[in-house]
Order: sequence, then structure tokens, then C-alpha cells
Amino acid sequence: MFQLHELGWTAFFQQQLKPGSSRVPARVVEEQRALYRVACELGELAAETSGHLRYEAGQPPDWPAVGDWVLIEPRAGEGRATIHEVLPRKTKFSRKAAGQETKEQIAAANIDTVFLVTSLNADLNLRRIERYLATIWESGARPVIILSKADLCDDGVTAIQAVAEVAFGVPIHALSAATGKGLDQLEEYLKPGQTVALLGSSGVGKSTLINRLLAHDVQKVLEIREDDARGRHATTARRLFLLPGRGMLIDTPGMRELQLWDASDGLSQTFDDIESLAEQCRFRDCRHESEPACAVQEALQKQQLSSDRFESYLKLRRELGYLERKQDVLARVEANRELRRMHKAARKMYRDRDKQY
Ligand SMILES: Nc1nc2c(ncn2[C@@H]2O[C@H](COP(=O)(O)OP(=O)(O)OP(=O)(O)O)[C@@H](O)[C@H]2O)c(=O)[nH]1
Ligand SMILES: [Mg+2]
Ligand SMILES: [Zn+2]
Repeated sequence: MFQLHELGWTAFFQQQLKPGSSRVPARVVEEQRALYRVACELGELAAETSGHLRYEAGQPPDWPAVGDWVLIEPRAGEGRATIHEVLPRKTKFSRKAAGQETKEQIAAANIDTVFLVTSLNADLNLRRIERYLATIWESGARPVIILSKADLCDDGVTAIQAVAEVAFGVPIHALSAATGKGLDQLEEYLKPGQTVALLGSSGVGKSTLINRLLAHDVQKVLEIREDDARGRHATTARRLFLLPGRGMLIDTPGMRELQLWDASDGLSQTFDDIESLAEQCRFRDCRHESEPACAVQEALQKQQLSSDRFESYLKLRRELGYLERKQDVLARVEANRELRRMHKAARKMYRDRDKQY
């Protein structure tokens, strides 16, 4: 049995309930293809989506994701339920689905905080951190950077400084899930009703950290050789865990690549330094290439802005521009298809009418 508020239920969701409905609010705690587990006041139930939701509600992003609040029809006797509706999300972490398709994929919904985990025993990839930060800011959740495996690194301070330079104002914590050192820093994010999602590459220690915080092993961890920091994808499904009296944690499988999805605001927030420099350029539409009186080029020359960071900004912006153009094309194709369908229906209507005479 759970209480809704300990699962993160708030007035935001309460307002969306229709009075008189017999459907029960529940939170999605696990997603394995089309099979779900949900937690509600009746306990944890296996759940599947109703045919209506699956086939008529549209695109995969509208289907339930881990962290979503849904309305179910429970069959408590069977320990099962049918999911009828996904309530609008407070926050969502989206990325472009892997592969060629231009599709949105929701990694987790209704998260308050994202722990972006990178390991101190591997080379720090600041460019990857920027990419993640853009997506996290866009999601509406607050980012926190976790530098894991501190027991394998003699100089955490240098790493923290390097990360701080690309992550203004984002809290950074170095810790070791193996020894437990530094874990107390996380308690401020683990308040009742709060949801934290762990994101980061495979093998950085997300599941180990969750096991440690839960104080017992719930998630499978793969032993990897110390010299092989790449990991082997131990976690294959997303899953939400409740820490009684201390909030919730969502474990996610390590991402091989994080492709942006609609992250323009998140990008601006991540590169706030560059965007405020850009406001001082002489031309409003300055591309910061060879225009005169370009504040960005000036900062680059004075080494107040690193060229790697500037390149990273340009690259992510190009990527977003490309994605937006592709989304436009898809929207046009869809609109044309709809138009053709209407024409066809109209022609048929006239033909049918003419036949009657
Ligand atoms: N020395 C040390 N090893 C750690 C620490 N945390 C995790 N590990 C090891 O790192 C390896 C990968 O840990 P996981 O927790 O499976 O990593 P993950 O991020 O969940 O990986 P995926 O599920 O594949 O995304 C395991 O061998 C852990 O024992 C740590 O703090 N110190
Ligand atoms: Mg894992
Ligand atoms: Zn400029």
C-alpha cells in the first residue's frame, strides 16, 4: 500500500481529475516494452494500456513512461490493472529516439531532479556534460552532477573545477558508492515526494548508487574490469524505486548516445555565458564568425571563452537546427497527407452524389 503523496502526487495532478470518475490514480514505476508496473493506494500492480490509449491516442510520446501519473482501472483480485489515461506531465526528459527516425522518446516523466552521473576513473567528457545539461534544463527538472567512483581517483578537486566551468550554478558532488564517502551530500535532494532520475553512460555506477541509497541490492550491477570503464549495459529497463520517507529514485539504462530533442531553451541556459556575450555583438544576427565588433570572437581571443566550449555550442545548435528542419518536413508531409485524404473524400462524395442522378 502506498500513499499518493509519498509517490509524488500533488495539486498539479489532483486538478486534472474529473469529478465522479471511478478511475484510480497510479504512478508508473516500471516499463518493459508494452508491459508496465504501477504503484497506487492498492499497492503495486502489473498493468497494460487500454486498446484505446495504445491505438487511438497517437504517438509513442503519449504512451505512459516511467514516472508518469496515469488513471487506471484496477482488477485488485488479479493484481492487475488497465491504464486508460496519462495525465499531463509536469516535467519530461525527452531525447530523439535512436536510429534514423525523427521521433521523440521520453526517458522519464515528472522528475524533480536529475543526477547526471559521470565516473571519475574515466576521462571527463565536458562536451557530453554540456549535451546532457541542455536536455535536462529543457526537461524542467533541476540538474545535479555526480562524479562517481571517487575512490578510484586521487584528484577529485581538479575534476570538480573542470566541470564547474561548463556547468554554471549546477551543484557538483564527488562521491563513492563503494565506500559510501560523500553520499550524505545527496540527502538534500531525497525528500519525501521528490523524484530523482539517474542518467549517464553505461558503467558509471548508477545502479550501484541506487543499491547503496536503498541500503540493499535491488538492481543488477555488472562487474567490469577496472581498465574497462565502458561497462556492458547492466540495466536494461527503467525503474522507479521508493526510498521510504526519502523520495524516489529512477534507474535508467546507460545511454550510448543522447540525441537532442527540442532543447533550444535548455541550450540557451547551458550556454548562458555565450548567449549573454552575443547580446553585446554589434549585429543582432551575428553568427560570431568574422563580423566586426563580435563580442564572442573577442572573448575567444582574450581566452575568456574556450574554443572547445564555443565549438560545442555551435555543434549542438546545428544539431537542433537540423532536427527542427526535419520536424518541419515531417509536419508538412503529414499535412499533405491529410489534405489528400480530404480531397479524396470530397471527390468520392461528389461521385456518389452524381451516381444518384
Ligand atoms: N570502485 C568503484 N566501483 C564502482 C563504484 N560504483 C560502481 N562501481 C562499479 O562500476 C561497475 C558498473 O556499475 P553499475 O552500477 O552497474 O553501472 P550503471 O551506471 O548502472 O551501468 P548500466 O546499468 O549499464 O547503465 C560495477 O562493476 C560496479 O561495481 C564506486 O563508487 N567505486
Ligand atoms: Mg545500471
Ligand atoms: Zn558575434
